[in-house]
Amino acid sequence: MILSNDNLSNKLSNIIDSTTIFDMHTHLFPPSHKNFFLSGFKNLLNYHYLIAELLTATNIDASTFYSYNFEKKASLIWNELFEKRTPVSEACSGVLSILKELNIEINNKNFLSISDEYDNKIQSDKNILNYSNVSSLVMTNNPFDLDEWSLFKSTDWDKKIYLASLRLDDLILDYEEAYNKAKNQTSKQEQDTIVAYLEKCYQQSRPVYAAVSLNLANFKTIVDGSMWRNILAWLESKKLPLSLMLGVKRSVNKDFGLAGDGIGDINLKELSKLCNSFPKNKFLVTCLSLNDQHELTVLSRKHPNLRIFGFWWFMNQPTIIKQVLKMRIDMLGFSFIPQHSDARVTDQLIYKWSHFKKILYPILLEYYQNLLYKNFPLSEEILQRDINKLLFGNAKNFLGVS
Ligand code: RAT
Ligand code: ZN
Repeated sequence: MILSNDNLSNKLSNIIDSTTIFDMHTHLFPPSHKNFFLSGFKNLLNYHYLIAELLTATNIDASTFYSYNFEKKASLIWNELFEKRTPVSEACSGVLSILKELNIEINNKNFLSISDEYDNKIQSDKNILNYSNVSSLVMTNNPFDLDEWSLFKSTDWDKKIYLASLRLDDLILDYEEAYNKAKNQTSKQEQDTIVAYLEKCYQQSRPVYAAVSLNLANFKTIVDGSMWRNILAWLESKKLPLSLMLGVKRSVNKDFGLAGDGIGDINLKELSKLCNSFPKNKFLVTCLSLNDQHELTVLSRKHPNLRIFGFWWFMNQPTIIKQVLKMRIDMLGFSFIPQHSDARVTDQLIYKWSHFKKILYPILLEYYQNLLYKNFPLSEEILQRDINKLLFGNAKNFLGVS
């Protein structure tokens, strides 16, 4: 059925709401991986985005904060950011969105009663996946963290929902240690220890991509180093993309711990060289700085082996998303992966995706209205085809996931 201006907005909103999501980058684990699975109100508040906000908006000193137990940290964040201040930042607003979605009123309630009510409502990861309409997601799995990697020794979790990825930052951050771990896990006869270990990890976990976060200082090792050339050859043989998360500077404030990372430099001319030098490798790319977004979009129009994904971390702000999402559509049509959640606490899937859809809807509506104005025959099928691509198809196609 051909759509008109009268029914377009309703149809679009229904399709966006009902289409299931494939979330291609998270830090989530299945509930059975007990020490790593995070859920619940207190975990939501102990999020490093909120910790950084607390430590910079108040006079609370980082070491004092980190000396508190988990519950005290959460209640302090609630008190300082939600009671003493107005919670307008994106990270704060996310917590309120989840509370609203769960019909939890906060007026006249203290931290503990909100927390109890919350934890009674969220019973399992399935609950959260239902609320957020996420059907499957990619974890971040570090093959050099053997405790975390033990996930792949157990079978009591759903591999169709939780897909694996190989996070290779340790090869950049502490090569010696990563090498020694790989050596201990592989047989002495192997020619190339790292690749042999990655192959072993591949067999155990069946990852859908490998990933590494980089900045200007260490990007060169990827292009010039022989180890990375071997890794790229191995990835090509496995048809696995390499996900490049570009422009991070770790520990700009060491005292803040995980909350202390910031933005570093990156030179996207080097990325273009990489795409040319390894034309048979596929690269998923996301950039942390707003400054790089236009050039990255142009590169994605020039290199078929490069696919942009998501609004990473400091880019995940409504004002920035609105602007950059439109720029991407103007230049790339719908041939990019518009979002990933980066969720660390399972419950965050609810707000990360509802916030994104709230931005996506009016932007798409404007493009479609324009098409109708120009007499382009829009149908429900076309809308569904497009939303499928944006919410799962583009990512699954690039990764070769069915
Ligand atoms: O967004 C985040 O939670 C960051 O801390 C990082 O984990 C980032 O997404 C990454 O994957 O390095
Ligand atoms: Zn991440």
